[in-house]
Amino acid sequence: MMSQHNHSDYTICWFRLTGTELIVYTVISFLAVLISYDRWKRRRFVLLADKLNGPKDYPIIGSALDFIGTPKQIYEHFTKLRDKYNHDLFKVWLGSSLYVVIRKPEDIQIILNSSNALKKGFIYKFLGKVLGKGLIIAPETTMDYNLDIQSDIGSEFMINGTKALELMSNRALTVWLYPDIIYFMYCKIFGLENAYKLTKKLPRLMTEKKKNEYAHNAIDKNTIETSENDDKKKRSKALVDLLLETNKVGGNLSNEDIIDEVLTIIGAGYETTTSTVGFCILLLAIDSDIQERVYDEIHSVLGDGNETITIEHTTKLVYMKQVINETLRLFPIAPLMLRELQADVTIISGNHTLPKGTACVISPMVTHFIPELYSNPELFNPDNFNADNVAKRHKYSFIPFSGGPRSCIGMKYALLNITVLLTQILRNFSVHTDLKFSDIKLKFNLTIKSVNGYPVTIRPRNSALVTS
Ligand SMILES: *[C@@H]1O[C@H](CO)[C@@H](O)[C@H](O)[C@H]1NC(C)=O
Ligand SMILES: *[C@@H]1O[C@H](CO)[C@@H](O)[C@H](O)[C@H]1NC(C)=O
Ligand SMILES: *[C@@H]1O[C@H](CO)[C@@H](O)[C@H](O)[C@H]1NC(C)=O
Ligand SMILES: *[C@@H]1O[C@H](CO)[C@@H](O)[C@H](O)[C@H]1NC(C)=O
Ligand SMILES: *[C@@H]1O[C@H](CO)[C@@H](O)[C@H](O)[C@H]1NC(C)=O
Ligand SMILES: *[C@@H]1O[C@H](CO)[C@@H](O)[C@H](O)[C@H]1NC(C)=O
Ligand SMILES: *[C@@H]1O[C@H](CO)[C@@H](O)[C@H](O)[C@H]1NC(C)=O
Ligand SMILES: *[C@@H]1O[C@H](CO)[C@@H](O)[C@H](O)[C@H]1NC(C)=O
Ligand SMILES: CC(=O)N[C@H]1CO[C@H](CO)[C@@H](O)[C@@H]1O
Repeated sequence: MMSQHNHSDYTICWFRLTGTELIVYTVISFLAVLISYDRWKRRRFVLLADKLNGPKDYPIIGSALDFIGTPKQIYEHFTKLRDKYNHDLFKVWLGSSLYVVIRKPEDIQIILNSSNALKKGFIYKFLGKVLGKGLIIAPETTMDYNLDIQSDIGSEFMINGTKALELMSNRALTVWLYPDIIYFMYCKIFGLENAYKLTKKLPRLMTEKKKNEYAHNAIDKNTIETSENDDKKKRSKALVDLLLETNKVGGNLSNEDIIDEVLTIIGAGYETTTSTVGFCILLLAIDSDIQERVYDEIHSVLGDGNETITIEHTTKLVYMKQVINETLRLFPIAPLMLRELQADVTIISGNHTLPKGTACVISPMVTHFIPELYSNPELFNPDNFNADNVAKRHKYSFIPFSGGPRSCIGMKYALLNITVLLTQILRNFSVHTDLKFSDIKLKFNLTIKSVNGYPVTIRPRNSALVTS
């Protein structure tokens, strides 16, 4: 590699190269070849992807640099993209993964109803690695494990599980954490392994318990005795029946199925309820007219007395349900859903063909704010959900719980729970705040959260002295 540096020629070989430069050039050429080869190998994929709009992307990292930041910044960047491409779907390259944000209800219906779009995005890939393949595979497992969230192991799991999910969603947005080796080092350095370790514990216990039961009780799973009291048993049974019925997984739960149940339980039973009630109370505190209308309805359904609320009452709380749905429209707790395509899928918008391997991003944060579907989408207006307006819209215009064959199975339970909770609060108390609607700032932290919390004052109502 000797060279004369007096010569001015075009090839780099004529310059004097230091060791470092040599390494740098070699690495750069190698990467260039690799990238070209990668693009060539995936030329059809890239060609189809190039037809879609999207923010500028760079080799290797794609647009990932845009998604570095705090949850609040990521949220703001996402809404900026949403507004920029308001009238079309758009793509985002994160590394070599193609994400396409699907916006219109017609397209969403195609994706959510497609048997070629499974709910197995990157998150499951990462989680599978974390949990370890052999660990929780149990072909004979059914979900009648008594998952009691109040129990120690249950709450430990909830806390750690939520943490682990948060870590994973951060990883998904952080390209340099993609390689496993780097990620494991990162976890070690920041002491994050514990969250994962404890998350493993419950599925493992679940599996072991199940295996034992099967060893002892030959076949009939309905005769399995548990030491819990009857009440608890009934409650878990109901949830489990719902899971099985909806999922039709029967005796064949895979890793991902179990994880999915767990995500659903965390998502539907816990996060959704608390966050939605929080947002709803806040919105009602801001708009006292709507609050009074809700109160009047409760009053007319339940009366003055101390009558206990029943399912029948909840069906009569029509306006309250509109308020809850409007809250979920503005603050969908799960901001993103992912579907990975197992085959090319053609959607209606632009007659685009999305190539196999695309991760479709379906976001209520995008769809719920389309002005053609909801006039003045940035305002709190429960009338968006009166019967007339609901009938006018496409079914997939409102997707806080996803939709299609694999929609969130906790939906009914969550909505009922929210209705009961709100009724019990608003029946006896009025809520107030100094905040304005425009003061609510959100952050993107696995679920949508309010940056400033829910600053509300609660005052007891004296039903004898109600002045509306
Ligand atoms: C979903 O797809 C099936 C066929 O795969 C079709 O029969 C059904 O009508 C579709 N449903 C909706 C709501 O699009
Ligand atoms: C369980 O899944 C395996 C492979 O996915 C399949 O071969 C088997 O038939 C399934 N069993 C049942 C009971 O569905
Ligand atoms: C709520 O108000 C009703 C009367 O409207 C009263 O009977 C009931 O005890 C109150 N409940 C609570 C928890 O204060
Ligand atoms: C409701 O209040 C009445 C007396 O006002 C009392 O007899 C009854 O037990 C109460 N019911 C409940 C469910 O608290
Ligand atoms: C609210 O949303 C749920 C879930 O999509 C739906 O089943 C229900 O009919 C909606 N209620 C109203 C009043 O729009
Ligand atoms: C959509 O594209 C396919 C080919 O990819 C073509 O056969 C079809 O006619 C197009 N449909 C419309 C409505 O443009
Ligand atoms: C609602 O969900 C919360 C948290 O999961 C639970 O503690 C509460 O008992 C539920 N309420 C109803 C009425 O189901
Ligand atoms: C995300 O939310 C959790 C609470 O659920 C909180 O502990 C954590 O600090 C939040 N992370 C960031 C980066 O705000
Ligand atoms: C990271 C994290 O949240 N770890 C928690 C897991 O659960 C145990 C027991 O409840 C807690 O002590 C850890 O802090």
